[in-house]
Amino acid sequence: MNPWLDVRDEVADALKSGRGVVALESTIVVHGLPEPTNLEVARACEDAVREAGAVPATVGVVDGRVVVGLTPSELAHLADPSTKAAKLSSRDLGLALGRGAHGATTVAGTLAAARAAGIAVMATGGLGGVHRGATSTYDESADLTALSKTSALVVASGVKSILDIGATLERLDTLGVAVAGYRTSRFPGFYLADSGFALDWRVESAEDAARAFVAHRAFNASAMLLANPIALASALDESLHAAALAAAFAEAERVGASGKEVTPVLLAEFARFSAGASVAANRDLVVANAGLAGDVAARLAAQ
Ligand code: PSU
Ligand code: MN
Repeated sequence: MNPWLDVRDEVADALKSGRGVVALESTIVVHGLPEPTNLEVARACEDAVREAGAVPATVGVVDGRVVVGLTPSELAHLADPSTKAAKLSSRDLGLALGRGAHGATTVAGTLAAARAAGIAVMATGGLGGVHRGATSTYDESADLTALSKTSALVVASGVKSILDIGATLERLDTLGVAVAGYRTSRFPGFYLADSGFALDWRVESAEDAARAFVAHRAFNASAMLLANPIALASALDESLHAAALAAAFAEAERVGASGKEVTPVLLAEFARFSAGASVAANRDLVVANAGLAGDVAARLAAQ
């Protein structure tokens, strides 16, 4: 037993009885999306996992404990700006625990909690990765190293389009992270269905993905990324995307964003510049990813 971990009853029962479980991160809710959409999205993601026949387990840190299966009121408390919840990567957990800290977990932080709880599937919107200009800033998300050393199937719409996508794909290769497109041979571009990069592998169904993951983990300690493109009807217009990207970089430079604030600042400026269109796109893609993850988790449990 891990004394810092609270796996809530519904999740623990599901794991014990071999049902599918999907870990969901909380940074997207607390630091990635504006109010009140953030809590609506969190609820919609949990509903999508359930509709697919699996049990959702939203992860966060409450009162210095890692909770796997946050209640709606706990999540609302974390999302309340007055709580000042920290953004916690895996390396932050040890220091945050036992001090009554409140925090949201990133993909890296959520994967660490999921592994401790025995959950093999997680969903998010877009992974973190190599930032543009990383050759001088060294800014590369800890999500990548977490994926390299965690046996999990992660459903995401690729990596966030604010990143250097080509460099991130090279790093995923180096780190031994398997990448498969879900019904596509193109790497998704988060708010856009196609990032402009091709993929070597694709799968046609959740069943296919579950089977490939079982074989992957027999030979690798790393994760498999199931890259699920945003639905075309929800994708951002390409020229709006390009303009918003430029505005977001200008804003990040103006405020001198660094470290863990870089991504939230870029996403917030994207939302402001696109008059909320990026928020609607982010909502649609993450809910779809949660549903697909639920489907894969249910099939994995059945195998
Ligand atoms: N996906 C989204 N929105 C987000 C994130 C993912 O659609 O805000 C979060 C995840 O928690 C991811 C984090 O781990 O962004 C990456 O942050 P950074 O670039 O600082 O590593
Ligand atoms: Mn960073």
